[in-house]
Formats: sequence, structure tokens, C-alpha cells
Amino acid sequence: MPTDWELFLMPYKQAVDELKIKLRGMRKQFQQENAHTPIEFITGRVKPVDSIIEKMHRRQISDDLMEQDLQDIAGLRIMCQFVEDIYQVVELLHQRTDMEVVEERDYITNVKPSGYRSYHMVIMYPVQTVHGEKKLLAEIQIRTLSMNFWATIEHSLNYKYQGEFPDEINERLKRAAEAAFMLDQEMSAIREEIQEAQQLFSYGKGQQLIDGTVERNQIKDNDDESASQQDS
Ligand code: 0O2
Repeated sequence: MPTDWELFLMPYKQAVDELKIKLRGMRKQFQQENAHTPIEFITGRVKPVDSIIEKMHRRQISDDLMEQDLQDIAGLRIMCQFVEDIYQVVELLHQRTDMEVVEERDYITNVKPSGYRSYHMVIMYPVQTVHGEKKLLAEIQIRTLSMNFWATIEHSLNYKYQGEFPDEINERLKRAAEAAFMLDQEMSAIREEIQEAQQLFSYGKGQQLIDGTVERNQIKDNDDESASQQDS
């Protein structure tokens, strides 16, 4: 195991920071083009050292295989409004030349027994260090807002119960996961209607404020700020 964790994790932190900027750049580009953005907001983190050690013990990963087998030391999360947006983001990431998709797990089609849904992509990402290029793995989880709501709640309950949920909570969580997915399906069914309304709303908002002497670009910056308040 690394003796200096901070030093070891530096390129992972760099990867998370760079990827957050790049993914937010995609979001901005859609907004600038007045198109529906498949990306609602993005978060990212480097896995805490205690979680790295716990996962290595649980999965019996040896020190020399840590960087290869622990695919989520660098982790990004992309939240989307609609299930269809998830697959659009997946396509967009495949097309990029600054990362290579090395693994994919579709937990939307193949729901986990817990009820967990998300699309996971593992990418190989090159970071430039003073010692040259280092290619490392990063995990990108792509999910809808309602999938994220469920996963966040379940994750905190998991922390409390250490994975040993009482039967009643287990059942309720599974029902809640289905209800969350039903919400996604209902929203998808009226997706075009919603997107049209959102475009009218943002265009109207821009026009109104331009008339009131506020620059359109300034409005966009403010929008980004409020969205980024949710980011970590
Ligand atoms: P964190 O950072 O606290 O979220 P494993 O970890 O062995 O189950 P594996 O093969 O490493 O699985 O990868 P997998 O299953 O593709 O992704 C693991 C990550 O997905 C988890 O990270 C969670 O973020 C998320 N995840 C997977 N299953 C569930 C679930 O049932 N509920 C919730 N809330 N999240 C899930 P970690 O390691 O738990 O760490």
C-alpha cells in the first residue's frame, strides 16, 4: 500500500478535476447552442483512503493489483433528466478521443437485486504528470435524477445498517426503486412536451431579461453557478 496516500492520489484528483471541467464543458456547449442538454449536473470525488482499504480487504485485492482492480478511485457522476439522456451521454463519451472506454455495466437494463439502477462506464484516462503521462482508471456513473435520489437514500441507509437491512426496509426500498423508475418512464413518455416547454422557458427568460438590460451571457453564467452549487 502507498506510504504517502496524498502523493499517490494526486493524479486521481487531477483526473477528477479535469473530467469535471470537460463534462461541464459539454453541458455548457449544449446550453450555448440552445439545445436540450442531456447532462443536468455533475459531481466527482476521489475515493477516501478508508473506503479504498475497506474495499481492498472485502474483495481481497492485493496491493500490486490495486490500481487495476479498484476501478473507482476516481469517480464521476453524471445526472440526467431522462433515461434517454443517459444513453446519449454514453454515446458522447464513446466518441471522445481523450479517454478510452474499457468496461461498461448497464444496471438500468440489468437492475441490481437491491433495486439499484445506473449506467457505469470505466474509462482509461491519461493525466500529464511531471514524470510523464500516467494512464489511470476512472468510473463514470450515469443516472437520472430519480435514480440518484434512490441511490443516495439507499447508500445512507446502507451506512446505518451495514448492508443488513430489516426485511421491511428492504421491501420498501425495492418498491421505492420501482416507483422511481416508473417516474422516469412517465417523464420519458412526455419528454418532447417537457423539452419544448423548457426551451420556451429558457428562451423567454433570456429575452425578458435582455429587454430589461441584462446580458444573455450573464444569465447563462448565473444558471451555471446555480447548477454548480450541487456539484462537488
Ligand atoms: P461509493 O464510492 O461509496 O459509492 P462492488 O463495489 O463490489 O459492489 P464493483 O464491481 O466495484 O462493485 O462495481 P459496480 O457494482 O459497478 O459499482 C460499485 C459502485 O456502484 C458503488 O461504489 C456504488 O457507488 C454504486 N452501487 C452499486 N450497487 C449499489 C447499490 O445497490 N446501491 C447504491 N446506493 N449504490 C450502488 P462503492 O464502492 O459502494 O463506493
